[in-house]
Amino acid sequence: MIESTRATDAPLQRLLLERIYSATGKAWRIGITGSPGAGKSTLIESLGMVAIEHGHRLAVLATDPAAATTGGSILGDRFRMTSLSSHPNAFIRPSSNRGSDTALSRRIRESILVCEAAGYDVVIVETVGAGQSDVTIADVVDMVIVASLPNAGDEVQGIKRGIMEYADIVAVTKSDIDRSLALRAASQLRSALSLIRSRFRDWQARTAIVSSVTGEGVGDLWALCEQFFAPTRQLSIEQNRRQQRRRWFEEALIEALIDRVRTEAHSAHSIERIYSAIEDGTVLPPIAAIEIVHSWRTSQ
Ligand SMILES: Nc1nc2c(ncn2[C@@H]2O[C@H](COP(=O)(O)OP(=O)(O)OP(=O)(O)O)[C@@H](O)[C@H]2O)c(=O)[nH]1
Ligand SMILES: [Mg+2]
Repeated sequence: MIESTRATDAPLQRLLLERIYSATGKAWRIGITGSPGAGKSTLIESLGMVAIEHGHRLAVLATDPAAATTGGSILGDRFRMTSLSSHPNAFIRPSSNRGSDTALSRRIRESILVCEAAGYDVVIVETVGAGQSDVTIADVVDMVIVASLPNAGDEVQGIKRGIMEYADIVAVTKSDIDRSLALRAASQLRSALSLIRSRFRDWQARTAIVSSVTGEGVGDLWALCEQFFAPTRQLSIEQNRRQQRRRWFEEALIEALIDRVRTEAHSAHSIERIYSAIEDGTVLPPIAAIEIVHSWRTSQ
């Protein structure tokens, strides 16, 4: 219900969200991003089991933008998260973004809230770091882990600067394959990260070296998560959430305005004329926008 983008589901969605809102906000919201095949899902399986051993209840939300074309690795994800998917303290929700190329499900924030209201105190969001979508992982979680393959040279060059800029932890994955390569990768990443201004005044981006196969480094990675969410950092995290709520509001406002303009009976046909004038280049887009909102106010 909460993931639905059908207009007919909107009223029930709103009711549900309003009812649960006061029971949300208590989870650690963790995002795991990185290039396809970097080892994100497998890492969530091993990191998630550590979290559960520490007494947490874990929800995993994974968006798979490739599902539409490849038939989906969603079954694959269940396969990759076998211990988690059968654990009573874990909830896994893979969702495909059929027909859309966004890296995050459109209702990801709402989904996180529902998981929190259901009593999950750690929510992990997996996304491919495609970065074309307007809502990025850093807009919806408190902490971003970037999973990075150990072929460091390529990764440091290849990873979009954008992703590194909001990495709170970079985890070099698959260290069991070639440990010295992983060590070298981590040290190159550390120097690359030191050149980037970190998102938080009280958190300098860290690196970790992990193998989800042997479990090496996974406990240390969880310890870093605990440091990030330490009580002393609560203010920073809340400050970030305040900004996120503002952005969410502004996005929703734009969406609602566009919806309204499109559905206004009297403008239904004129909006099409405005669109073609804009496409033709005969009307300036920002001026058309301002005029629509203006004409609307005077017609109320
Ligand atoms: N040797 C080794 N292989 C790993 C490790 N982690 C993941 N893999 C393998 O790498 C492949 C990709 O792993 P996934 O966890 O599916 O990677 P992903 O980043 O979630 O991939 P997408 O969701 O498709 O972008 C799988 O075949 C895994 O078995 C690791 O620590 N060591
Ligand atoms: Mg995956």
